[in-house]
Amino acid sequence: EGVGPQEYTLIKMKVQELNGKLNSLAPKNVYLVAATLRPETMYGQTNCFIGPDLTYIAVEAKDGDYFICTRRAARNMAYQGILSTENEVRPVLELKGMDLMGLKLSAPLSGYQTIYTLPMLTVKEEKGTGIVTSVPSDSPDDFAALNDLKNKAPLREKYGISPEMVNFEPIPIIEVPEYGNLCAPAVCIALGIRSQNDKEKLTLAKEKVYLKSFYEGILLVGHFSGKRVQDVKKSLQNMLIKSNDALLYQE
Ligand code: A2H
Repeated sequence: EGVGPQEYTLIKMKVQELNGKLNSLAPKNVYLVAATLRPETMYGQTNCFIGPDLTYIAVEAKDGDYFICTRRAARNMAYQGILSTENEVRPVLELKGMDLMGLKLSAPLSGYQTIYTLPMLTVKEEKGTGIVTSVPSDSPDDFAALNDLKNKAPLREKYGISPEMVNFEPIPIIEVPEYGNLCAPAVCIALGIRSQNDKEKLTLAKEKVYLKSFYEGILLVGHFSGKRVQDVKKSLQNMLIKSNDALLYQE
């Protein structure tokens, strides 16, 4: 990454039903908070990725709700005035990624009413919140990781994921010249990417679509349908913040 802080949009994904260890957080509202660089793609969310071996904590947000993220992200949030405690982290619960698998979530703007938390082995502890919202229509990483879970029953079983939790198709949300309205699947198929382990090809896929989608992409859905991504990205981020579905976060 370059110099200076990176600004992310934190997307609040509400846990619809608390279970297991999360029961102790009732009756509060509990959100997984996902860090994204592409708030304009939230219409296409199909699931949320968690690192199964990472450690997460629940902390109290300023308004009394609980947020779940890595300890590292919580510390940054405390310094940025996002939590109820200033400059200090007071975890109300500690969890492993494994404890968060198969949860039902409400994801703002998503075409799906309910989406599920699923495992992704490449989620990094040192980036964002350790929670990644998944948009397989526009992110080659997300498309490859979701496909692995669709294609590999042993992988699902290892993490307690049922077939219906991965039975979500990419949603066409952005038209990109030369790639069409599902640019990540198109580029993954063109490059012969078979799984999330095809690291080099995935890097190439990301280089191919990322800038092109930003500079030439046209939104196909929602309030800004028909507009260029680069012209409405900021407005869309503001809309999500105003509706209390998102926050700004830096690191
Ligand atoms: B992006 P940068 Cl549609 N580990 O959001 C791995 N990946 C992470 C992460 C973590 N701890 N935290 C965030 N990310 C992902 C949407 C998206 C993203 C699309 C297309 C490209 C894209 C939906 N997933 O990112 O290293 C998140 O995925 C391509 C760069 O800080 C976040 O934005 O540049 C992006 O990586 C942040 O990566």
